[in-house]
Amino acid sequence: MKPLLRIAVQKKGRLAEGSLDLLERAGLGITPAPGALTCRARGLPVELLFVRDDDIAALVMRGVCDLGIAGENTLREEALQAPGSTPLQTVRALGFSRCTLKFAAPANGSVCSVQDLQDKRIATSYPAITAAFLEENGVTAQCVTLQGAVEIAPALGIADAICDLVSSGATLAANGLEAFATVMQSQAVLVRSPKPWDEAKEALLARLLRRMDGVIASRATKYIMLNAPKDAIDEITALLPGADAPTLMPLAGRNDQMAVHAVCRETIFWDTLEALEARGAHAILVLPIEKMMG
Ligand code: PRT
Ligand code: ZN
Repeated sequence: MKPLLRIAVQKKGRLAEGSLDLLERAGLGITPAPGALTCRARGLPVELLFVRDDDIAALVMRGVCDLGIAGENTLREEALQAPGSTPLQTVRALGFSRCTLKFAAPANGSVCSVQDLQDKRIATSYPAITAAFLEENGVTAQCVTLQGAVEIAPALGIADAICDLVSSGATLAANGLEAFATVMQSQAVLVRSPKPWDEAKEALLARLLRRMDGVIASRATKYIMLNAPKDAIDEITALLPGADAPTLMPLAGRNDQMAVHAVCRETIFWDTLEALEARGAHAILVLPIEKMMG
């Protein structure tokens, strides 16, 4: 059967693993051959196209692919570089490949605020986003566009500051740079082509989204099991983050104790476990949930 949906994903890089993992967990059944540019899914009538992240927006915009998984940073840059074109529709924020586009400059140097950027040179891979931000802030500066190794530009003497993506901050620190302003937060998103679709395509997307939502919801959600003294049950269940209606069960041979099972829809931190233990909870288990629906 002909694939109904074609999805553009990054071939190799910081988006690739998260994209494939999400699609695989949504039941696509994908085993790309090494070096392959396309891969037909076994589980749904879907074909993947493996490309560079910079090409994803254009492929979806032109309708070559119906869907794409890209970083919001590249999508915004593309949109600003093609003013007047119909923007791609973001159908889901996917929660991985999170990063922040930031301005940074040599630590203890003369540039430490957005206003200090006046008449300076800024190295970036995102010239349109950078220019728009500077304009909003009433600053005039020169953008030096580099596709990689942006952090080394000040040391090479070709820029006074940079505007680049940061996740851990280790690359900035290793290059003696300090961030002083945030331009945008970014994460991977699923975008769809602006072209109208037929009913079969829409139905397949709806099915895929339901599954993706199940995968995304299950990531933050955990199943918690513990035993607790009966007289502390109210206090203990109130501590469970994002849990509605926990299951309470008697424990054989222990009239003073109960078992508590609950689905927690928010992150369970160590602090919470310590607070539970302090109120007498014991045999506490936190388990991952693989899939969720309904
Ligand atoms: O080959 P292709 O063109 O497809 O890949 P690429 O090299 O252009 O992109 P890639 O794989 O590096 O990044 C793809 C997308 O991942 C980006 O567009 C962002 O949406 C997202 N992402 C998330 C990041 C980072 N985190 C990130 N840390 N992209 C780049 N970085 C770089 C950053 O540019 C800097 O050089 O990592 C360095 C900083 O990392 P830390 O951890 O030291 O702060
Ligand atoms: Zn790229």
